[in-house]
Amino acid sequence: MSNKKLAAETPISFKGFREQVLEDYRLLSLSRECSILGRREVMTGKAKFGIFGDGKELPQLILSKFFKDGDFRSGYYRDQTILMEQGHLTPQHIFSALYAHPDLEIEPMSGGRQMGGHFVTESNEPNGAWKNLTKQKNHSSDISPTAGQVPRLVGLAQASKVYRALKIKGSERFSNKGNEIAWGTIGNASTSEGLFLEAMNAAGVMQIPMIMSVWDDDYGISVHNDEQTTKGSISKALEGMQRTDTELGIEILTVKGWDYTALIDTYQYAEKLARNEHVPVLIHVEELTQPQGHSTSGSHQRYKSDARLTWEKENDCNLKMRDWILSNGIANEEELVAIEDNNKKIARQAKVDAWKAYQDPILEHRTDLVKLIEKATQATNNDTNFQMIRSELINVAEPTYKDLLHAARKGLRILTQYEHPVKNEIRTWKDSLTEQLNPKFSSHLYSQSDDRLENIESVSAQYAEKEEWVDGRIIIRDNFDALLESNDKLLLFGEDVGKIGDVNQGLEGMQAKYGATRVADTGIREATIMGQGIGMALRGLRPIAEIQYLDYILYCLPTLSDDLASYHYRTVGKQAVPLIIRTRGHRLEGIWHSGSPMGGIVNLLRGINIAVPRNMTQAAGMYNTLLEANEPAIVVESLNGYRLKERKPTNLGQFKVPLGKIEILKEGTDITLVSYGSTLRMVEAVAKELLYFDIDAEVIDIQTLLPFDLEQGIQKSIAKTNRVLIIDEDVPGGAGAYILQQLIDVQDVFPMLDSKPQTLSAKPHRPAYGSDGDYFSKPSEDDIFEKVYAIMHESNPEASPKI
Ligand SMILES: Cc1ncc(C[n+]2csc(CCOP(=O)(O)OP(=O)(O)O)c2C)c(N)n1
Repeated sequence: MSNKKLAAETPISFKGFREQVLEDYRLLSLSRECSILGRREVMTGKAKFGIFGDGKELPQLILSKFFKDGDFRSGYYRDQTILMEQGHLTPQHIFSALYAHPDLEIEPMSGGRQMGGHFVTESNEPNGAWKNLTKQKNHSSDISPTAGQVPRLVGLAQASKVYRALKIKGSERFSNKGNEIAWGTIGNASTSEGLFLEAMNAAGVMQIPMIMSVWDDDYGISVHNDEQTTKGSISKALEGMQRTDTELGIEILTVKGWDYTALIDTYQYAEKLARNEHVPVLIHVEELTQPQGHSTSGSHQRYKSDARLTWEKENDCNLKMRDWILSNGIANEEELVAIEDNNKKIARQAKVDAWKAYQDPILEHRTDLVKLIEKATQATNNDTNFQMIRSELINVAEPTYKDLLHAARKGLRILTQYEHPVKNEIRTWKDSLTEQLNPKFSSHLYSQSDDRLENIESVSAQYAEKEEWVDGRIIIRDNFDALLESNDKLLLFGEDVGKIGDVNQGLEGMQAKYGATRVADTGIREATIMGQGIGMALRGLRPIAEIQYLDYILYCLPTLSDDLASYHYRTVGKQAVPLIIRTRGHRLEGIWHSGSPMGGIVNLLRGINIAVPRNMTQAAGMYNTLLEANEPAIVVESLNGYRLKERKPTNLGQFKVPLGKIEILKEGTDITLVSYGSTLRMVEAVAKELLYFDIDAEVIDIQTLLPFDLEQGIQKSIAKTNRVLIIDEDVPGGAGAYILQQLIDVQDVFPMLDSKPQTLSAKPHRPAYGSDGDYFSKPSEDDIFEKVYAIMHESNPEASPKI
């Protein structure tokens, strides 16, 4: 560990030393007061859960001093003092988040969607246009899973490297020549997660400007460092990554979290190194405390010894700062008490204001509802049910919208026994409030801005008169070539993507043509590959990150599900992450090269568009569409399609396949066969064979599982055929069940059916290797034929006699 001679060269330019120190202390003390009062709000039952930044205020304040406009943070739920120092977070915001205020104006971090302590800043105008990120201090959106923030940090830092290396049109809104730092924060215990270790290794390899601060308070809830980390210390455990005079690596620094001047020196040194030289830095901030324990869900007296608790009291960073001020004669006791007393008042007032802002609209709605319930009481000759509803409503001390709507809906159930105009009045009241509130809780899963996917106009593929048939991979490759040429923000990266141009050579020659920054190899580390994509997309680039095989997507599922898929929803659209994930899957050979876990993907990744193109032309057209929109997506190319011949379009890079639109591959009248991806080729072959048996099947390519058939084309087909079979190579109850749910619940096809709707899927185990393994594991042409035939036999045994 180096702990080189730290800074001290240029003393930090404080306006007036004393004023600055007191201003710093004022903020530490205010942040602490909010934590103390916040915890009390949970204990008294006004808020559900509280997690605060107490015990970490001082290092956060110092970090924030070196955080410049254009920089980004990817941190976690302790970072309130950083946000307060930068003016992003007021005491009232803290309390509004505790109460889960559903109004984004009042609770700007997530409009009550996230627990308190999860922060974000705004990157977009409401219409989706980028703000100038170099003119503000940026915070990517925090998540609760420990270390979930770290993969994204790698991408945020990598963006600076890209902006320094390349001249990109319009980059002034995102970067000043790559001088931005990505600031990471994490708790000591969370460094045990694989995501953290994977990301630190990636940062050391990539040499990117990220500064990772570890707030070390010795515990992860109740589990001590000795059980968390080799040698009980993350800086010691990572010593092998320390850079040397001859080898690149990570600069590893340690500092006591209560030491004001040492913290300044350390962060000043780290900032210079990262900003100027793009060296990644780990700052292990030790000897921090948790004055109120981990969170409101339990007290730390249960697992900390008396000696430890006493040590924490004596080494509290705020207290140490206070002692330092007094012992250096910077201020006297009275002055500090005055600051503290004033902060208590500020915090108390903020709490009162936040509660009032939260409760007032609910109370107003309650007044209206109580009037309606009283009217209903009269209308029903004092039905005792209404008397009870009224008394429950007016007696609840701190009503929620749930209390109100529950009362109204209960009342409506009782009114089914009566005929009176008040029924309509209550229904209208309930519908109007529900309509007003629904978007507060359920909007923005996908983009709602001007450049959302559904606004992108489709463009047909065009073909030369003289037909040119090529391998599918040539279409993919030449399409990427056209995209790389026309879009200087586009970057492609992943395992074996650079030098050899991906394992199926869909990027053959592209690195040589466009350079190793734009077409890049990565280490084998799927989660940080996704993190690179998320972080760079947040900084205005257009990454296409590759997962080599669909089966390996499981290694990055936490990052995709927790972070990417929920991103737009949890920020209520304040930040968009238009990351495109390229992968290949389905039918090839064996347990880890032919999987189709589409049901899992579709269910865990709501918030990401999921495209399953049947061939490389469709895939190329989907990439072309996605690059014009601001939404994340996964494109699953069909593994056995790269060497199949396709007719080459002339307008590569320009034709656009719409997402959410089905395609009818063969018209028919007897039964609708719904499928996607590689399986479609078999379905098409079977449909041809069925014609010999006088069965005329309609074949539909879904094309995208999310969004799903927006124009309800499948319903139109079923209205004609009155029968449907869904063919899918996922496990039983996987994607097939999802498709059936869409048809029954959303497209309402049940009344149109003359036969039971059915699914044909693979076996529940992973597919066995080899041709026979495939034949016995996945639906074969024979299986498809027999299943269709059985449905037709059941409906008309004479026309289709038993096989
Ligand atoms: C993936 C995951 N596992 C478990 C948890 C539950 N959990 C929340 S915080 C925490 C301890 C974290 O300790 P540390 O990283 O030291 O941070 P601190 O809270 O002490 O600042 C745990 C186990 C979680 N949020 N995410």
